[in-house]
Amino acid sequence: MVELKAIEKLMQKFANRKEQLQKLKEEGRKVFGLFCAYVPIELILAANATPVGLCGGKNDTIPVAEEDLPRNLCPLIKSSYGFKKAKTCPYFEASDIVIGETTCEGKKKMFELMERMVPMHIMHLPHMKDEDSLKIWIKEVEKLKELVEKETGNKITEEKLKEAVDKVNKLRELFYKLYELRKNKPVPIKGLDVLKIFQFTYLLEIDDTIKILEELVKELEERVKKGEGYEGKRILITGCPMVAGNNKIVELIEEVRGVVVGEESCTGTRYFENFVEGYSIEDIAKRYFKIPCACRFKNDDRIENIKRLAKELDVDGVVYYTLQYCHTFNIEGAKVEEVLKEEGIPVIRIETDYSESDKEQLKTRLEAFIEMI
Ligand code: BJ8
Repeated sequence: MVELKAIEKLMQKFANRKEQLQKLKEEGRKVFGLFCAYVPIELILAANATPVGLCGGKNDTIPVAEEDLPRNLCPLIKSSYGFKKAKTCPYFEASDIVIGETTCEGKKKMFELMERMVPMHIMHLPHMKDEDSLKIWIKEVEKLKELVEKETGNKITEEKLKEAVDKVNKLRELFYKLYELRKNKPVPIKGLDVLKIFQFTYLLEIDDTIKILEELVKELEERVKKGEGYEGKRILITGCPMVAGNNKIVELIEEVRGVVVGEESCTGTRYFENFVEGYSIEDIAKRYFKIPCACRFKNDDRIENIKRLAKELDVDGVVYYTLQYCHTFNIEGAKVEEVLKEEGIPVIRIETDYSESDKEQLKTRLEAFIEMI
């Protein structure tokens, strides 16, 4: 099947991004480096600044990170830290300030070492989901607003905030459309292409991403009209994010005749689900507070989402993906597996890192799973 033009444009934008960022900085634009889907990008955009994701997905920077960090730590944390230490990530180097958050233990403690290398601001994300915790979170979002105004020297006016909220909601709407289109059989887009879209959404200018997604939706609607697309066992992935550089599992699934039709992940639905329903700081905080990350206590809404997505996307099976030493997602996997089994939805649990050493073994397991379902 011919390459999607929108994906080609996405790759081009990504290839030129380093220069684009450099130019924006020369013009005085501030860059905020982010580690997590919980950081409300609306505030950064409303101050005419640029948010970029900093989570590392490559193995290369892990050895340098292990000079300071323990080996038995999540590869995403080590890879990110290594990028900063080795100064090899253009997004890190462009960041004027890095926003971290109190999600998992590993990230939180790594930030204590990282703040010796770069200015940081840490948001306190409460792990409970009750009303008192929401109040703390609203305060944290207010504090972020003040920090962004101070860093940029730009006031976040009501008008600017409204513009930013509408823009990010527009992006979310396009992702919802993409997911609607993926319900079709054959599915009009490969999982690997969708993964790249999510990965690069964290890195590109939002206006560029919106344009590319608009074109993509049109192209996919055409494919659906013509009945074009990809056949294979329909797979939902759920678990840890797969940030830029980490495509291993999706590539393997699609090599062994599976096709990824959905991702319950921060490179997936956790990034875009739920709109900001109003223009106040509280409205913004409420939307982000709902993100069902395994770092939260009693995260049952995530399990409900997985069940719902499996049905809506009519999947043949679920791949539960955990990065090594990610205890939160790993432990929550037991509950997810139980519920999926009750529902009669086949599930396989995969735990891996960023190395290539387990590729053949994983391929054999995934092949057997896909043949069985
Ligand atoms: S909202 S998923 S982006 S924390 S994989 S570093 S949890 S040990 S990345 Fe995440 Fe925000 Fe949650 Fe999303 Fe820790 Fe697990 Fe590593 Fe993780």
